[in-house]
Amino acid sequence: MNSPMKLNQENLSQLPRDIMRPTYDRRQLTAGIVHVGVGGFHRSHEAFYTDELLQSSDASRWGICGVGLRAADRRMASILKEQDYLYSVIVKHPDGHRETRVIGSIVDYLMGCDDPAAVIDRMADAKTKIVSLTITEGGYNVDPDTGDFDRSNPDALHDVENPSNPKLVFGYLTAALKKRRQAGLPAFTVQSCDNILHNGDLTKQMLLSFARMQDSELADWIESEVCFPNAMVDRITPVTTDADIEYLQSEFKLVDNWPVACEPFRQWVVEDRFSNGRPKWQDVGVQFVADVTPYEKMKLRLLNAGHSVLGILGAIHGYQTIDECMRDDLFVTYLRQFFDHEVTPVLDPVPGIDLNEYKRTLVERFGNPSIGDQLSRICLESSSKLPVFLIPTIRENLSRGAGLEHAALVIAAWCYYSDKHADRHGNALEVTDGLKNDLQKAAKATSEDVLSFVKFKPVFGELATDERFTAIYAKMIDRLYRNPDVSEQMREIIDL
Ligand code: CS2
Repeated sequence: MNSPMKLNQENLSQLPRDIMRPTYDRRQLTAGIVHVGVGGFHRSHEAFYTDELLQSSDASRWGICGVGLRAADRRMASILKEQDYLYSVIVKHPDGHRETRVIGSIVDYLMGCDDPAAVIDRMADAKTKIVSLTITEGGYNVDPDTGDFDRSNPDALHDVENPSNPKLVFGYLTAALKKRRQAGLPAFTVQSCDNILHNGDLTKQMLLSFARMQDSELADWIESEVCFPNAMVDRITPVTTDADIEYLQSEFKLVDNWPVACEPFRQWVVEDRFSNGRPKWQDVGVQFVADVTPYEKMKLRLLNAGHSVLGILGAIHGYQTIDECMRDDLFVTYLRQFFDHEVTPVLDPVPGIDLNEYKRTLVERFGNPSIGDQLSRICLESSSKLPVFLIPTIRENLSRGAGLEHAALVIAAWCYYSDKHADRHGNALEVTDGLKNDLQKAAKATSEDVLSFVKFKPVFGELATDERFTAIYAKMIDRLYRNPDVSEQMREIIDL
């Protein structure tokens, strides 16, 4: 029996035949893309598309330099370095079959907190054409009251005082763009890959606000020179498990310390506005459009919100994964009704997409039994997700006088979840959220004031002032606290 083989450049040619691997010459690549936030999603999405392009065209030379800004990124940095930046993607099909592919598009990795100058210099390098981001919905430093850049964040103040040693991504981008301007180099594109409506516009607004705090002339230059294309990104990518690592070892004798597992489906719809060139991603299925808004809204309000509906209701019901929820007809019917009655009417027509077909595909994707997408992943950082995915739909339905019970029950269940940190049986639920303590405090006060949770403005804004919403919500809270078996209220809503 062969001994286990480490994943690295030298061993690439000896991988078992069933594993697809880079056949292009990685030494010829130039890191034209610097990517901040190399997690599972970047590795199953942008890096995957870029690898496919490299495989399919001898002319492409676009490689990626990964960047981690925080100490928490050190593990990724060291594992990728040991593996010559190679990693495996295990694509899990619903029928149980798997495809394994080694991705070669990442060619370097830098750690900002250890060596900020190296990151700034790399972004400022003439070879860098695009800086892309997956910094999560919460990473954009938005002040919930004003919707503008949160100037009170101590890290932002630190970055204004210490331009060569920043903490926030906006400090890095500003420092690098300043160097490019001084050197007479063209600006790079800043390409957000996060799940936010108008993600490019938001990135632009935040970067300009920050840059204005430092140097208003530079901010003007950024405004006229840097493109921020909006984009819709999609591929369900659960947290990597030990079983994924073991699968590669037992099936292929391959030692990869941090593979990625994901679904077969993938989609990327991008506005074709780039400051300084881009890979020909259209050759591998990326759609370039003039206006991405209807695609973004469709995806955030159906897929991401659908995940949150299942995630929060499923978590207090005692389920662990999305596909487990989808094996329960009650959850499937509830989800379909939420899509059809509460979301579809607020969406705009989406060019080239049949919404019924899109929703059918979502039900199929969520039900993929091979994926095991953890509800704990979905519920992570709900305080930055729900204001993007779900609460705007409630607001729109309030203003058009339409039903909103399916969504309102999710908010009531989220209050219960934030209060108890437990499911309906009393089993503990691990809550990971930047606002965990504030949320718990607001939720715990429910016994004195039934609306205390939704009065928490950083998340809900003025929602608690709408009487139609509060009447529905208060009734749901009252019943949920008396009987936390959420399925009973789900059943009643379905029958309405
Ligand atoms: C999920 C997303 O974070 C979430 O709550 O809805 O990570 C989702 O899986 C991806 O956006 C799929 O493209």
